[in-house]
Amino acid sequence: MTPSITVVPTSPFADQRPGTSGLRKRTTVFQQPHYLENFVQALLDIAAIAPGQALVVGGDGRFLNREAIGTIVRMAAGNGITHVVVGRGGLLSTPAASHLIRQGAAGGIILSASHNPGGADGDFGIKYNTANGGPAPESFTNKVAERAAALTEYRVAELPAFDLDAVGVQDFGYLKLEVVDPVAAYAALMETLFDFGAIRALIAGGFRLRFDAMHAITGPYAVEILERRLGAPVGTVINGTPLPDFGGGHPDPNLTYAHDLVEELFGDNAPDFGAASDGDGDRNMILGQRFFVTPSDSLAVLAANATLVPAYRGGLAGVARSMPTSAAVDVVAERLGIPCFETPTGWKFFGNLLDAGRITLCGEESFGTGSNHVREKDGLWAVLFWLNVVAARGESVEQIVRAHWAEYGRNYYTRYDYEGVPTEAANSVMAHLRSQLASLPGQVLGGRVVKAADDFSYTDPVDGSVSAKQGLRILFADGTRIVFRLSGTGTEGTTIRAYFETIVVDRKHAEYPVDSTLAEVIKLGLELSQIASYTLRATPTVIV
Ligand code: VG1
Ligand code: CO
Repeated sequence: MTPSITVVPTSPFADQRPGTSGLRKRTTVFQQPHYLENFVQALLDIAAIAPGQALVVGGDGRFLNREAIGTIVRMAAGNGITHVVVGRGGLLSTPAASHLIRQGAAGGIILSASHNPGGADGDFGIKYNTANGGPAPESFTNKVAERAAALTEYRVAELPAFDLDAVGVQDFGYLKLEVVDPVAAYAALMETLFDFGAIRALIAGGFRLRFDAMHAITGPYAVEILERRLGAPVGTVINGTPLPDFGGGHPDPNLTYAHDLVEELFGDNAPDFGAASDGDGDRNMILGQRFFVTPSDSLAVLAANATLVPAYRGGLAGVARSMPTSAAVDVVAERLGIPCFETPTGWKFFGNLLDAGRITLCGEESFGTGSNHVREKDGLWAVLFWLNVVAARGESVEQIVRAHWAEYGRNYYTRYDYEGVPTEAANSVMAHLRSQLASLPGQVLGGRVVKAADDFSYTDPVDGSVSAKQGLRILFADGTRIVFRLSGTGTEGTTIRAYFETIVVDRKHAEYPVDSTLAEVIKLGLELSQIASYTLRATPTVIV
């Protein structure tokens, strides 16, 4: 049996080049006639999924999610794909999608603009993950962009009405549409990794936690795992219903945007533990009672305590962090005698290292942490990891982090974001900084010797592929670092990210305030870049 297929003429789009994590644009851009279809056709052409192989499709539930999934299902059938697996209601968190793909699919399409706001006047996004469950590498996305810029037609099948809300198989002969519970397989995976008994006992013993799903995808996952399987009281999960516009919020788990959670964890009668996740469920923020854990520290603490968790009891093969992430985990890796890889920003760069078994844990400063259990960063996984460590050590989050600093030293770290800068001004900042790089090594700036300064280039140790121009770095002999790079996830102008880090090794000074400890380094970075005069911005939009 074959479906009736319509071949629709389209004009190519030159702006369909995926960034750090898929193609992200304003929702209104995706609503242009043929825009979504053009990109999906390009993806399917490059993915070349054979009949009999499965394609996983799901998204974070934002505005346009359901319509886009309908279109993708029809286009999949129009392109000869015979098996599509969709999360019920079109919902799948990014890590859950990664897990489903790894169960034997050829790949998956994930609809999300992650931490970007959603809604009719927000952002939408789409990305492709390959059979390993991870974001497609640059070699793939470059081909997709070329294809999208050259397409003249796309193929859609006329399907009978189908139901995305009914779990089960709808068989059209030429297409098997399989709607699955979005939570079940993921929750089962988590039970195989962590000591649920110990976490359950911790909670039963009065340990109080709060999880803020920010009206995004993790609500149903957190309710099932934290409340139903681990026995946390009903109401532990707040903002737990996924909404198409995330309740008007900005689903980015940080101190600025997760305000409900922050207010509670820093207020009177604060719970012992707080966590939040982002739009598509791959980011995490961890809070203790009146205590914030930086994502870079979180990765280091998890690495140092990994053997307390059943899945990692045998130790770690290695770890990796993105270049702008603080070097806190490097110190742990050195102590453990395992390799530590430094990759460009974006989860796709961890894929080969994970597949090759060279790393077990990895993370980014942007609230992303993960392991070899899937090929995406994983918000709830990080929360469960922390709960497992807290249960095993019998200490509070704050005690665990302070003990870590005392043992390994502390990497003071902050990030300044300048959002929506005119692209020309942003390029000028980078050009100005780049022009000085060659002359910096050997100079003494602010009392520190510059050891090296470069535009970060990464050679993948597994396949040898090279990714150049991944951010400007000024590295000092004492471990201090200043990094400038342009964001690849924004949809309005250009976002400049400036990262500042310095290391303090002695026990007493590890308790200094972040602001004053980093003040000199920040001042130096701002002066060298001349960012204020090029962008006419006296202060950053967001400080993380
Ligand atoms: C940002 C972060 C990066 C992260 C990416 C996707 O990219 O810095 O670390 O991997 O977002 O995160 P950029 O290019 O804007 O700095 V999310 O949760 O899409 O999936
Ligand atoms: Co995300």
